Amino acid sequence: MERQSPVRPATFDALVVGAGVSGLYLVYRLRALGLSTLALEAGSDVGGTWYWNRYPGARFDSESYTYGYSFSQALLDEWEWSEHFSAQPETLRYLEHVADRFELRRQIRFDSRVVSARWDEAASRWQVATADGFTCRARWLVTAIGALSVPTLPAIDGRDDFTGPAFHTARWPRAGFDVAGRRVGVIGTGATGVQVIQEVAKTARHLTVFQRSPNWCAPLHNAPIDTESRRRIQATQADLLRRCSETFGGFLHDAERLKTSDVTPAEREAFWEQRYAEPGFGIWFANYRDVLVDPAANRLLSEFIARKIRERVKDPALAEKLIPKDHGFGTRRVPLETGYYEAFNQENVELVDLRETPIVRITRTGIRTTAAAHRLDAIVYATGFDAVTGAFDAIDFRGAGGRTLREAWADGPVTYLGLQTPGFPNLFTLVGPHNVSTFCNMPRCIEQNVDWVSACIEHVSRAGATRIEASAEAAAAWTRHVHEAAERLLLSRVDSWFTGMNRNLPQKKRTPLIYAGGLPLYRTRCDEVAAAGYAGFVIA
Ligand code: NA7
Repeated sequence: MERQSPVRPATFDALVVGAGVSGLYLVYRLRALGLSTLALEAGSDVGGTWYWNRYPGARFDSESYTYGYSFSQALLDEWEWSEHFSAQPETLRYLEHVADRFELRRQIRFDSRVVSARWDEAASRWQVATADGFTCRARWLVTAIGALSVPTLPAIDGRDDFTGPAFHTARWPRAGFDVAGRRVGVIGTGATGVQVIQEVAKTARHLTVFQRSPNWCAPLHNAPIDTESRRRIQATQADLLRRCSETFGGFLHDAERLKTSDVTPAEREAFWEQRYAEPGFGIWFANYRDVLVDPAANRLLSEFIARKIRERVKDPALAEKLIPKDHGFGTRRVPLETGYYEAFNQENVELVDLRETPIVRITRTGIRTTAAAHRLDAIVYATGFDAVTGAFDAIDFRGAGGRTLREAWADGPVTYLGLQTPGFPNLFTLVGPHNVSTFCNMPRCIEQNVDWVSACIEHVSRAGATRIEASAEAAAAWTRHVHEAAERLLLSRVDSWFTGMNRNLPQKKRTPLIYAGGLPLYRTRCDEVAAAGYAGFVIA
């Protein structure tokens, strides 16, 4: 694939940080507005999440045909997904195709990790620097840095002592790494851990799963897209995307109107059996409308899923270890799986329950717990991310008066619509904290974000203005709304990246990082703000 390095003046109308799903579309949109635009991308090619996460088993939990961009009918018509839930290599090929088709690469500077961004009040511009010393300026600065782009390694003694290959799932070697015939240890059992475990179990000589907290997993039910399905999907593509735009999470699946108490136990059981047998997130998002808000309803659903786990895992004691006891179904991200529980029935797979026997240290040859020394050829860290705010913390943002973004968010993020922060004029944060994209079938929400930000920039430019900044009052009101929306859901009481918790980062405080009000409400709110001349913003 040909790569072109941009040769340009160092002053642009707009700078975009990141060339993943959101950065690519934003470059396309800003170019259409006639703005000179440069994207700065830390990776050596496009793709963001799908560029970095190359671990075996990485794939969509969204139906493939609801994940692609909708902005180009030609793109929709020409791209054919091979599976209902496509794997990472195919998704990366898709994003590379988008970059080629719309000639986006010439506006992207690769291997460019942004380290600082300073607002120059006199010039009404941002000054941005990358780790390799490149500097540039622009009126508009838009971050497209992803919600889960800063991997975190566990704070375990001896991590550097291990002499074999060891990597975080988000830093899986580009050249690949074959686990076949090796003794592999995986730490972490979140959505990533589940995907990698069920895949590695197929070929590893021995797989040791180090589990601190089990999660509630449900079947993905992936399948190849056959000719008949392909025809049907193509014929109904517009309807499918319209449906996604109307649902809470931007998925095909939306909550039932009934509550668990509106039906009999037998009806409930039949309904849950049906949902468990269907592909995708239906069991999480197309369930009775009280299961994610009412503890009693949630307990019933959790008991149903626990029964399924007991049916699938042969050893009853092992099954109990795999059933979460400290949180209910759907209150953390639900990992979707394909044979995850059955993997634990295999001879070559062993579960180490770290609640019973914690890790003491990592050694030259493996991992030692309080009970045993596990000899390993490779260690895989599926230990999650410094979610949502981590990628912002990694850049030294200085807004008006030299205030840092870290200071502004010291007690938790304060934003307006999850898109701007008072004191940081002309800086827009796609997929930032308190933005709907953080709790969504991401491209569906990303397209909304990008369209809205592009229209806003166009509006301000047309008005002959050079500066737009969220007011402190508007941001305070939005932040209150974000907290109230989260508090309605049981997930606000549980530790997870949704609530800002990462036990490897003790400095993190519990605070909602996501916006859990849903896509339709968010879009309406954004549209109202725009229609009122960008109410809540000060344009100068
Ligand atoms: P998650 O969901 O944050 O999961 C990280 C996992 O790693 C989780 O099981 C953690 O256990 C475990 N972990 C982290 N540190 C340790 C240590 N020190 N010891 C043992 N286990 C540890 O990240 P994922 O990558 O799986 O998923 C992130 C998102 O990517 C997901 O929501 C999807 O949207 C895609 P814990 O629960 O903290 O006990």
